[in-house]
Amino acid sequence: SSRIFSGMQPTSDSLQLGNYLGALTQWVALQEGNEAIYCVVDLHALTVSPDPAVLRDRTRRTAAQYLAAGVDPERSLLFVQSHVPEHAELAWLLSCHTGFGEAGRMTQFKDKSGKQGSEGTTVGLFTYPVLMAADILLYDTNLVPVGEDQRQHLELTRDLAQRLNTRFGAGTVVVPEPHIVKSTAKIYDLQDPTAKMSKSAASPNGLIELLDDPKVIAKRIRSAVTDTEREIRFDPVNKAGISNLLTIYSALTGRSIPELEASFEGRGYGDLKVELAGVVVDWVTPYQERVHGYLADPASLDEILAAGADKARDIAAVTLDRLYERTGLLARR
Ligand code: AQP
Repeated sequence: SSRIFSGMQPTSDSLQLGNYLGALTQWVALQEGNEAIYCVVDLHALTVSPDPAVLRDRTRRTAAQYLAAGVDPERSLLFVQSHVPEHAELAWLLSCHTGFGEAGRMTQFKDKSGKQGSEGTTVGLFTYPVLMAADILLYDTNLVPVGEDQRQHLELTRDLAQRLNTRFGAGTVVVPEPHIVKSTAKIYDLQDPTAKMSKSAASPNGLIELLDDPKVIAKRIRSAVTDTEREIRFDPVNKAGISNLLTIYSALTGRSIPELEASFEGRGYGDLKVELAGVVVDWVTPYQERVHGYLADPASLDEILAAGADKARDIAAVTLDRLYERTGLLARR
């Protein structure tokens, strides 16, 4: 049995299909036979200066979507990051072991700060990966299920873990491994199939938001950018758009890519899009019903999150005490 940890930011009303296929499906699968801990990382969301009421609402919405996707609070811990103060405390400790240049090399920081300019960029955005390392190391995590875009942050987490173990002795922290499933590690934008699908996409038409009107979802799939050939074939280099649609189709139905290629032989792109739109709508409709069910009862949702936070704190406090002791902080009496 391994310890699993992962989280998502409450930065949007709805998760997008990439979040679900790249991460959330793995979270659900890994609950079986492991000790899984899943978090709504609201402290991370503060890096983009959200409106307070909107952030609070999105935090519940994100938790409801974990549950609707199949995260089971009987088996896994589900909580909100800010309810466990040890995350922020460990982040400070780790930030004192992270090189300024090392943090500056994170491509997500370079992308996001580039868009906002240096005056619009906060120190929080810069230290974001350090807080993420704290999230992971706090629970002696073995495996972190994430999409491809988080690989570099996971490498930084591993470097920090190894550094602490070298400096303060073996066993100071557990060195985690990323769990990135190749087939769905990167779902692409429907309008720009070379860019990852993202909550903060350039054009909303490239994005599938799971809580959007199913009619809008279907339309976006039907208008996905493809290529000027006719053949439905998985070829990510030359046919990025078609390959992305096949990836999504395969992931949602469990049918293999070769099986799909065979079933679409001699048929047009329009057929693929219409059929896939049907698949997504059939899947997303009951998902939306489950989400709205959880949101209709915020007291029960908050109860689940409070129980998760209590258990998470028990684990986090032990790790933080160990790290404070090893790094030379005077024990509290
Ligand atoms: N397109 C994607 N394909 C596969 N996995 C993806 N993930 C995100 N986009 C894709 C994975 O989903 C989790 C979300 O983590 P996050 O909330 O920290 O957000 P993010 O990585 O920044 O992704 P978003 O949804 O696209 O948000 P923004 O707009 O902020 O960039 C992670 O496991 C991520 O790998």
